[in-house]
Amino acid sequence: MGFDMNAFRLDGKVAWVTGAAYGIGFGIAEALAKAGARIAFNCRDQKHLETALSDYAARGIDARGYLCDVSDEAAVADLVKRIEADLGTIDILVNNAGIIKRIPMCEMRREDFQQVIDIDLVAPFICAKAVIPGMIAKGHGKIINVCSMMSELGRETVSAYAAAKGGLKMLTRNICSEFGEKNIQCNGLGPGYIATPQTAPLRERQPDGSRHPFDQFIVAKTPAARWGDVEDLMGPAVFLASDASNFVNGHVLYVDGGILAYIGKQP
Ligand code: NAP
Ligand code: GCO
Repeated sequence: MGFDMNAFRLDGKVAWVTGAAYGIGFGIAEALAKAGARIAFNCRDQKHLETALSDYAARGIDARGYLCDVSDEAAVADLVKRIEADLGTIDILVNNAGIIKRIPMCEMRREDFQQVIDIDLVAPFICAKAVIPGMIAKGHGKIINVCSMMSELGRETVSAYAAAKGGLKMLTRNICSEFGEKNIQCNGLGPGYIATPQTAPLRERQPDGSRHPFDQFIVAKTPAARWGDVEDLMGPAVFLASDASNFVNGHVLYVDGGILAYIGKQP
């Protein structure tokens, strides 16, 4: 059997990208659309939804957008029915929606910790559970969980986020274990530090015009010596969504400019 570059194409596939109004989700959805997939996305805010619909249209993408909080199990079940009615059975799920709360652990309220776990870890379980029966019936499926450097590393102030993203890596391996024989591949995409609204507070200019200390820290910590752009994630996302990765399962593909390979600059 020869290799065909069309293995990277997604023509005729239905892809649902959660939290894809802007940021990484929007970029992943754009990439999947350029590879041929039909796109469904959701977010929570009506204004974000409207802006996103016009942003997709401006790029020539006919995306279907829906309001839905991914941590609401009943709402997700309804949403999956709507996407199936509008576009057909979902072939590709990208669990992208996520939040972060940067609070020192001993100052963090239980409710804040729980909310991060609910959106970043429980919601991918809810969304995967909602699409897997359709994937089994169709005979194939791709689930991409957006992980993080914090799937592997800790740092001050992000205890809930690290717990959720570490858990998401293991949920990824477990979905692979449980549904691999049904021809479902579940992999993680692990972005490094990417310039999006989520990380904007870490890149804000200082009052004297100098770069934020965290910004300088990340550039020094990254062998590529820069923050990632959403575009850096596009090729890897298409690969994990496509037949080109059909024997890749339970893996986390880190797209981090080398952060995880690097001990840091010598003094
Ligand atoms: P972002 O800029 O804050 O965008 C988050 C998106 O998710 C928005 O579209 C938001 O829209 C939506 N969203 C948030 N909570 C939701 C919920 N409960 N239900 C539905 N939609 C929800 O974040 P990002 O930087 O693009 O990050 C996207 C994913 O990548 C997250 O899982 C994040 O943890 C992960 N990640 C980010 C980085 C990075 O450096 N930026 C690195 C590694 C991993 P609404 O506000 O309208 O809901
Ligand atoms: C932080 C950042 C990170 C990134 C990303 C790293 O405060 O350290 O927000 O957690 O968003 O997840 O891969």
